[in-house]
Amino acid sequence: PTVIRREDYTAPDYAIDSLALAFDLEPGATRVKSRLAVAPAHEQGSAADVRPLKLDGEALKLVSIALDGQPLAEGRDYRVDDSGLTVTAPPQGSFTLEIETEIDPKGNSELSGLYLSNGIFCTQCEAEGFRRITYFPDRPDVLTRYHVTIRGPKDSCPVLLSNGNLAETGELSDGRHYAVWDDPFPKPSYLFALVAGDLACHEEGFTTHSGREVALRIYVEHGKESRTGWAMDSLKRAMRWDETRFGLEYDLDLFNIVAVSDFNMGAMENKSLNVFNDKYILADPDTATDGDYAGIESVVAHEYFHNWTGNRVTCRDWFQLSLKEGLTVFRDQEFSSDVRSRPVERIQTVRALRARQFPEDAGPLAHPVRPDSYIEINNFYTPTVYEKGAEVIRMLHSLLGEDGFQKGMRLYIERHDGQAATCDDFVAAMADANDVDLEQFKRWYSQAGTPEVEVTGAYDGDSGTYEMTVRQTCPPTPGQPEKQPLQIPFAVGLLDAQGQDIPLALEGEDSGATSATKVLELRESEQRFRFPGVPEPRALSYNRGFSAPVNLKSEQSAEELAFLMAQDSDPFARWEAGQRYALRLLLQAVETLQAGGVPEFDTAFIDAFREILRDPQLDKAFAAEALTLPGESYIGEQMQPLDVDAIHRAREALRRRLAETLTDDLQEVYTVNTVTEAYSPEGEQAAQRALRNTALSYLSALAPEEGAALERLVDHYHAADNMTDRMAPLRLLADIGGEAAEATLQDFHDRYRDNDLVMDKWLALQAVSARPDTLERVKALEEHPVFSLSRPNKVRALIGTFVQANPLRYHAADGSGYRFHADRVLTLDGINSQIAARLLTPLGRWARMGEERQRLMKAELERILSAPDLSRDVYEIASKSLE
Ligand code: BAL
Ligand code: ZN
Repeated sequence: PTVIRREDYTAPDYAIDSLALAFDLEPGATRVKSRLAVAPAHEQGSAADVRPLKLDGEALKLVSIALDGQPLAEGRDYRVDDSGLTVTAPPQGSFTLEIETEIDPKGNSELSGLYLSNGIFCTQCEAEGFRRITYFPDRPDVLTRYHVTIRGPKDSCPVLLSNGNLAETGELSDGRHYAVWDDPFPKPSYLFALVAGDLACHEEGFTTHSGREVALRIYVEHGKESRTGWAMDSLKRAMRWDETRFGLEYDLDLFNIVAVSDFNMGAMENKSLNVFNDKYILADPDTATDGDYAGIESVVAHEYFHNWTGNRVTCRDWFQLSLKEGLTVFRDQEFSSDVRSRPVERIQTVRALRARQFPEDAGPLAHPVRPDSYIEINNFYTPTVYEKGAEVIRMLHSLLGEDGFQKGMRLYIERHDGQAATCDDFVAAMADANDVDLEQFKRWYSQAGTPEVEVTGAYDGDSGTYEMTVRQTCPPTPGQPEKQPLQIPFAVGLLDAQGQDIPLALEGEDSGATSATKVLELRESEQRFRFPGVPEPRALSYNRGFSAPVNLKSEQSAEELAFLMAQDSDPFARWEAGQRYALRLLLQAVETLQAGGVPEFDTAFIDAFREILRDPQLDKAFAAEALTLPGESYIGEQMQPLDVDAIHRAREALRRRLAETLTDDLQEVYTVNTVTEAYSPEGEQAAQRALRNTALSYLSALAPEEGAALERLVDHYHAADNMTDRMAPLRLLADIGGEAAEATLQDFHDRYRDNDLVMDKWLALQAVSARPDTLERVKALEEHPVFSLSRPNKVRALIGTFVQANPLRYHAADGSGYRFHADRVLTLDGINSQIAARLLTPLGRWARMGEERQRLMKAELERILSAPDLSRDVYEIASKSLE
């Protein structure tokens, strides 16, 4: 397969000034007529300067093609191959091209281009799905005005939607009708959307800051409309927030959202017609957890925010994907932080970053935030491009401050509105608006790998000076053996014996510039920072707020960590101290278990947990986070070779030790945090549920298979009036197994058998179970009527959860998990190659395992690679995984 390289970018030869599209919808044979107004995008002094016109196309049946009204002849005027159509010798100057193609939405199991989701016609064009609809220069730097006519049957497709404004509707013969949509904003083809089907609509209105009345419509399958209220509410809050915080207002009179049940991604930001996976729209207390509500709020906001960061200013090429994704993730994170608890949001973001992005950066698929090459761009919708990309934007925000950052945003939009831009353009706008040099900062875009930062400190009592030495390194990643130092905003604080922050100013700084947290600017491999005039600190608090996405290498004593856990004024750093302390104990316990011993745990750690349980002042959502131990995968990231059994046993041992020692406190927390008011998905009561369910989880570690603990779980489940409180005990029961667990799982199944999204939860919680027979169970569940390999949500819930979230059972010593994994990837590749490739990534982490498992994993990768007709998607991941 061809490797596409960033350095090979060339501007398009032709502009497409307008595109008229007409669809005649038929499930198995949809006709698409297109009329392109083509203009050369470079100087044509003479006919010799005229270049061939290359149009992308895939899985299309060409019906006809004409240029300025004259039919073209294959061979003489154009040629077609698997990747597109080339008009070999177009005329000089502008011309019109008319093309008719036929496509098969019903047979489109890739769910890219135009396909059917449960009988609804819908599209997914990012990144390169438009070429599966018609021949077109399917690249983000070709911006075109779209005029779209949709014709379809009235009975099965009463709703006909596309981007922009509805210009016309009317009746046709044979029970068909049509709608015409006109989008005034030129856009790249990846933002095109069409939806047609029998859909219910929830409509409300929004008045923008400057008085524009916007109709907001959420379309869903019939019967689901009662579950759209939260998404609508989230959309309005997101629209208001973008006006208030970023000064960005909506630009059309209509904003449509459609939710469908089969979708490769979470959602898609098509101009004024966002298409969503049901999962990120539908919620009510009985079927969605507090976490689901938060996810909906953030994804609805994310897609809406793309209207400016992605649509009005788009990407020049796909290497620049993080230009819109990193920035928009940063914006949705800021939205969530402004409307929810900022520290808790930050903790959850970092937990997710460490669970997904850090492992990617440490493995064979590591790539820069702005990749240099790809075989299949769909493989680059990664945690690095998204989440690390957002961290890069957050560091710019830290360096420039809110005012400076917003100045940069205004300049960026002023310069590039209506254009396809690059990551360099974005950084240039930030630099120019603030008159700062960000050349070194740009290395964050080009250099892969998670940097490591080591801090050592020394206090000189005579001069009252604290000196900090900070070193940064970055491990090699594929294709990048050597790394250069980065510009890193590194937030630090010093605490005195009472836990108070010591006001800090750097040597040479005005003493009026003291602050409790100092953001150090790292630029070199090693730097020293001196803080004069300070008393001797009791503890050093660093990377406060997780100011940079780095690994800390520094050793701090258990005592210092316990102190920070109890005292740090920075909530993130306080949580982090607890995680680091727990991690240390867990890794020691793993060694003890490996040596055949019985692990012991510091009383200081248990005492710190008790303090958290007993602290009435503490935000309960924060307390729930602080009481949650690092996950098994994250513990595993710190080990070489990875011993999944010992990690599981060590973590369980610590949970049990905490539960045994703190039983009374846990019982008390469990009892007093019972919510009695009517359900709301956020605020104090969601925090109470989080804390109470954390306590429940510990209490279930007390001889779980015995009466009292088991009974509590079952009672909790049956007493619940919301999904959060049903899922929490069920998840624990699925680990314990036995009669009570089976009966409760059956009850859940019977209660929700008709609800697709809830059945995904039912599948997932069985796939993540620590029980030894989990793989057998997963295979049995594949036979359940709710499961289908052609439905991405089902694949993710059952197989994805097993291979990604259940290290204990996935890494079974006999290789059965790997074999199952490779088998499913191969079958799935013939159905939906994007989903197959995404599912494959855990096999690539073989280097972390012991010798025998390495051999087994590599053998499965080789088996995949030797299969015939492999997609580009799977080929790229499998081959890179073996390098
Ligand atoms: N652009 C793909 C979906 C998203 O990131 O919003
Ligand atoms: Zn996005």
